[in-house]
Amino acid sequence: SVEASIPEPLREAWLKHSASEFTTKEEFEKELVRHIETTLARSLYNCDEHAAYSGTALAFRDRLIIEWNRTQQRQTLSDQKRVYYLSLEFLMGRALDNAMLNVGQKENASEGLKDLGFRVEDVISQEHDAALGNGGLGRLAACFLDSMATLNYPAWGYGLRYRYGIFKQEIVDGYQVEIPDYWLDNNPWEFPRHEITVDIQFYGNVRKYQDANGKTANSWENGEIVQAVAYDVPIPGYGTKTTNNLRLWSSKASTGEFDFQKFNAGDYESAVADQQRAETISAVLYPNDNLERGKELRLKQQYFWCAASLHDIVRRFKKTNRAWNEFPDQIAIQLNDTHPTLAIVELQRILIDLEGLSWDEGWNIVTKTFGYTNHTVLPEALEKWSVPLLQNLLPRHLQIIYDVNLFFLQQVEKKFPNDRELLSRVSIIEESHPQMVRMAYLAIIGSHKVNGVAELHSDLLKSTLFKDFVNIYGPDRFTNVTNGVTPRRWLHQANPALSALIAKKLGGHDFLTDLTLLDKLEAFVDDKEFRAEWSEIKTQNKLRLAKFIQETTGFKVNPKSLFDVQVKRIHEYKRQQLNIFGIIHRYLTIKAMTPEQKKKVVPRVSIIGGKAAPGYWMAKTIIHLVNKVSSVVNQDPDVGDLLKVIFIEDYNVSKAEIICPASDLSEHISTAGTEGSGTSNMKFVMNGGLIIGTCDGANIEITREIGEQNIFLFGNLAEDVEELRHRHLYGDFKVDPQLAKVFEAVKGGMFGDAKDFQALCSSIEEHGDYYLVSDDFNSYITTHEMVDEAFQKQDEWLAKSITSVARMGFFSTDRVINEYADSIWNVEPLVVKD
Ligand code: F58
Repeated sequence: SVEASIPEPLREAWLKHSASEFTTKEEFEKELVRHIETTLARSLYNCDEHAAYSGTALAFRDRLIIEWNRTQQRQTLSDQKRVYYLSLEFLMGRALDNAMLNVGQKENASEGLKDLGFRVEDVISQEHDAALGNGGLGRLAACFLDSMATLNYPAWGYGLRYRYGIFKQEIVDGYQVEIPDYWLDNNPWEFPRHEITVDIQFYGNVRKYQDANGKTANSWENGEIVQAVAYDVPIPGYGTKTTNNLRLWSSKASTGEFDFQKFNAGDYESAVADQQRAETISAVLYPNDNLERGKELRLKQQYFWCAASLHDIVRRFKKTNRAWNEFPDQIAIQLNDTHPTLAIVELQRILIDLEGLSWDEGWNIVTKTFGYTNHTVLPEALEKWSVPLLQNLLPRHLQIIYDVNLFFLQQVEKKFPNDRELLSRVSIIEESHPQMVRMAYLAIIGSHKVNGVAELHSDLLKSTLFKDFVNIYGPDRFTNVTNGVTPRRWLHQANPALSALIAKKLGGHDFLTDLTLLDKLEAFVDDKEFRAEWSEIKTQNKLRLAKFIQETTGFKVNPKSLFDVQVKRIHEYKRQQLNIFGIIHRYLTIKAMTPEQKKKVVPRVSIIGGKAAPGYWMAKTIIHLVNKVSSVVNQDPDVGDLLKVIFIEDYNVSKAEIICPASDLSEHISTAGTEGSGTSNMKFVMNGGLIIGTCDGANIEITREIGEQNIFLFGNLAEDVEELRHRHLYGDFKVDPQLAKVFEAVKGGMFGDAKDFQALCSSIEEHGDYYLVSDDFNSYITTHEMVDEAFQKQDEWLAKSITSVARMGFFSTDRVINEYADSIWNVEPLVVKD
């Protein structure tokens, strides 16, 4: 039971005045004006759009707080099992529009704002994106939060409150320039909980001692202490009162004796320096996408966040006075990739060093509690930490890791006697110089379930990276949970007109919480009027994007053209280089045409957007080439509207919301076997765009759901990649002849200094073409020709578009979360009533 701070006889006064929620336009206006005049100290004489945004956000925030408090109370009282989702990244985007739609008051707010002189879209667009993530992994975490709340699961997210999110990208002379994203000023969506703090230790040493029962115990001592402070963000579910919590930790210097000693000794400067050093831990999100660099500060971030979260979870558990062995019945913790793997070690440390459980009792609890999701098979993205680094920063944790490894290897030895090779392959410690800790192995050994994020990806994990572990543990520990996206943000919010049309046909918005209902749309595929409405919505969305492009790039694009989009992080494995080489091929082809031939060309706008990691030079070169091609092609009178090339600067969540609904075709063209799942593929199809893609990640399941005739697949298969790479290196390798022509143009200086792009060409021509750009080029070009043909038959194209949307029900994160809940977490929903 929880203790209430207000005794029973006094509660009546509280309940009488307990805050109420606005439900009409007038009530909203009253709240809005009150916030603008009092909270913000503005008036009708100086209320600009930003103040209108702040006022609106505060009005909605009040509503969220009420429901959030109730939810948390209910969840605590009901004492059910909770899920904790540990992720170093939550790529949330904007919150206001989402809050309006999820609490169902957008209409009233919109009308109310109009009465007071504002347009709701302008107000919404004042908000700064919360960009605490790199790409797919971070956005997936945000979609999961939305679905967990919508499905009424008692669930919390735990993350870091970075002062700087992912950098802002500017393009200067065609080059990417990074600008820090300082986003925290006036953020109405977070609540500092200055009273909720955890002291986190680093460095120091381990002392052995005899405990009260005469057993040897370990104590971690003399470290440096940093304080973790909680900041809470309410996560409203759609169409439910459930409002869950996202807790982000911020670092600050401990107010312990250390500093006081320094202050007292008059060492003011060094005390301030300590302060700053502590704050550095949560200062910045590392901007690498699928690359781990092994920096000490990154490891500090990881431990800081894991330890703070675990202590918070354990503190909450201890309040229930349950026996420790009930811990896994009350708590499920999901690790979003290996970044939170230290949480496994930290829980074991808490149980054996601080709570006095035996190793086996502790480890049994730990493994029942954790689940681990892997997002990539790329070797350069697999986390490894050097033993000396861990020894210095977390000496006790390293000991525990060694013990986990020892007991694990003993178990393996028992099952597979005398297989020394196997032991060295599966050891958590890699015998390199320096020795390295393989975090994925530690995560597997410390969890009861390991999952990949799409079928092909999970199969590859089982047959390659984690093969030995499948033999050791049996296949049941490994499973697949194919990714999804939340239809609230990616259909309803991003594409309100399409959502409304679907609702009109299906008799309501129920499909937003049961996406499989979309299948009822298939009945209308041949309905002429419906098709026309569908088509008109796409046109309007394309006009909106065309306007955005003109405002941001100055280029005018014809909205009747085929909009061909590739937006995602820039990476060689995602193959934006294949796309831009394909575009150059198209450009050369058009330039060689007679006027008669040109008449048959389907006009295209090729749109590319995405950030390159600041240290990823090849990715930056790709961006540079795209921008150079853009400036040449877009000014070429020989080409006119037949081809335009647009680079979208600073691609982020809120831009994705404009771009996804406006695509005719989007590109998901990774080298087969390299993309874990991909999730933008799902967003585009859900918005009625067709896709061109390789047999990779979730493209395969999308194809299975929507049908082969509704997707443009091309390229080599994952099973052939290894063989092809081998042949590049040891056989005779010749660049595809059409690609060779593209290289000639680039090397001839058609797009500026050839030297700038030398590396891009030579990685293919001379250095083994690891990503199979040349092998897939012909198939890619031919498939684009099929796209052009198909686009000319607009009626058939529309039928494909509608049919695809109708068959996308599987890709909602609601399905995904229910799968995790049933097969990994074993948690039940808890409905929050008034
Ligand atoms: C992505 N990973 C996968 N990692 O690449 C993508 O296929 C998948 O759909 C998505 O996860 C969701 O499962 C990804 O985005 C990162 O950005 C990490 C950030 C931290 C460093 C290592 C990469």
